Amino acid sequence: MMKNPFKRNAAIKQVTRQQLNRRSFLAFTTFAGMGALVYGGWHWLNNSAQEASGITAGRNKLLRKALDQNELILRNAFSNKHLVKTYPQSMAAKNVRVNSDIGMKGNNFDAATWLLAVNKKDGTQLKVSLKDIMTLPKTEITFDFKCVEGWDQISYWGGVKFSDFITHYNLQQEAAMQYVGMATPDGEYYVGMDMESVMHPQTLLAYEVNAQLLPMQHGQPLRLIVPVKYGIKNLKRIGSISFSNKRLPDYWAEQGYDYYSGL
Ligand SMILES: Nc1nc2c(c(=O)[nH]1)N[C@H]1C(S)=C(S)[C@@H](COP(=O)(O)O)O[C@H]1N2
Ligand SMILES: [Mo]
Repeated sequence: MMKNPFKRNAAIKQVTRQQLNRRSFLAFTTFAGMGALVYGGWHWLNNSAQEASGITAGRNKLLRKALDQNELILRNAFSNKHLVKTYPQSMAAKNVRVNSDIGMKGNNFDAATWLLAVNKKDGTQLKVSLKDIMTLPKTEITFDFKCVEGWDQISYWGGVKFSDFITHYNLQQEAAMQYVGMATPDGEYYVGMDMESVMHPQTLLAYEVNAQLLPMQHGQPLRLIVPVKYGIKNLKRIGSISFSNKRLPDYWAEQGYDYYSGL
């Protein structure tokens, strides 16, 4: 007997087509529904209040809330006992990469007359010379310096632990505040950071790279080395240090980068 191979298939096809029609209808409505939700959610997010501009880049309040929540989680997990990985000095780059030089471009800077200005809680200003800083115990670190632009390099730095500087100059009241700000002498580049990161035992006010005084392009006479943060926070050529219980201004946060920028 000859079988008609198409008969059965035709029946199957029929059922399948019916099912498919039903399925695609369901799929279509589900997708359309989801799309409407996504669109509605996006519209709602986009039209929600903007955060007050100033410290950060005028992000919308809800998105900023999520970013701030991330920062809180990171800050809660932060510990002075968590040290950044260090390397043997022999692994440090001999030619240390130079990245950018905002706040270091004017020619009216004189390293010889430079003084570090520390704005104290009582409104007075402490002025410290490099010579004074160099009398404090020296700390060295070789670690992997990371820039948000995607490069990293093992480099070797020397200077004074920020926490030793605080102790030596009796700045405990200042260190009890929540935020630290640092700026170049011309005020063109500035960073704001949480106190814990600046008081971290690996954070240095550095005056040396590869055991030599800092060259101009690396922030002579004094720069910040804060290994728990991305490069953007490692301010070169510090002119002033301030303290506050509110976030202090940050150059890249104003452009939309993460204020915390922790590693
Ligand atoms: N004054 C000043 N400090 C700065 C910058 C800058 O442009 N100006 N750039 C930051 C960035 S983005 C990085 S990655 C590091 C680079 O440091 P380096 O040039 O010593 O490698 O410096 C940081 N400190
Ligand atoms: Mo960077």
